[in-house]
Amino acid sequence: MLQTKIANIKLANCIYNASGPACSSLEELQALGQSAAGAILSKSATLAPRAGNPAPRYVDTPWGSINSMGLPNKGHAYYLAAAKELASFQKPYIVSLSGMSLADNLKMIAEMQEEENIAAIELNLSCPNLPGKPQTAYDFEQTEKVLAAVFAQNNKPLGVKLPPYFDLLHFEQMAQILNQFPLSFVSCINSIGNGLVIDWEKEETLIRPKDGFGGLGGDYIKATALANVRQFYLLLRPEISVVAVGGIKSGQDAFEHILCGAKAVQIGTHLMKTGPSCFAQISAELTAIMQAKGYQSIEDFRGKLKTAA
Ligand code: RRO
Repeated sequence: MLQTKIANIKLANCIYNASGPACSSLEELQALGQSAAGAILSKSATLAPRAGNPAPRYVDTPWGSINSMGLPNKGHAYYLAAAKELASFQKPYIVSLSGMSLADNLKMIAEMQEEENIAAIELNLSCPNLPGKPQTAYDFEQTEKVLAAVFAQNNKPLGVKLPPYFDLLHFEQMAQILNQFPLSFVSCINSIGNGLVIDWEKEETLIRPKDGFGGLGGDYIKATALANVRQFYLLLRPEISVVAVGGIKSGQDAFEHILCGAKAVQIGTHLMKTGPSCFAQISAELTAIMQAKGYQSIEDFRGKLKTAA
């Protein structure tokens, strides 16, 4: 009932993890393999391993989360080698890449392409937490340059992880760039960058890096995520799937994102808070909603959001 397709990749369940939470180590990736998630997506990788920013760097809040992890990861070779270990789960393994330069990204993509057990690449153009490094996808010229270089050499399904946009003109400009390339999907949105959450009693920030500024996830960002999913669903070529991420913790949240046009949904903050059992929980809730409404597949309602009369 929840099956879907992204490019030519079949997912038995349209619900899987967002890159970031609980997907850095092989043990965590295997736990995703064992869960009801429809795919396994790795933490964004850099060429070499990174320790990331000093702790505390992730904190749950009543409305979601704030993080400034700073791209801690085990290096791209680790996530490449994991592909063979994860093959037995027989679900798509997608690698997220977030190189520190275009040259790094091209090198990593070239290596990942050679591994048949990697189904797709999610190129992260939106990490908000690297001091001194802007989010690539807020620089439209640079984004076009990166995609031109990537698609000059790429032959595996590849999508991009986008930051949230807030201006209707920006959606149009970014969609015009993305539509020029044979992208398989866009995943939107990354965390809302550079929020600030404060402990008023201690009179201090919740996290330590960057004077407390960090990416927001969870309930705070659902409305912004829905808007981004809807805009890109309407503006992108239909061959480019929209994957939703932002504030999904229930079947209803997943339903809303699919109604806006999402072909799949990813779980971030809620996975951090509740662990990999969240995939079975959200799947059961979404299935119940679909049954109550008489829908047999997500294609029966995907994208069919109506405007209030
Ligand atoms: O590691 C992080 O700080 C991080 C990344 Br790469 C990202 O893309 N989004 C986010 O919220 N945190």
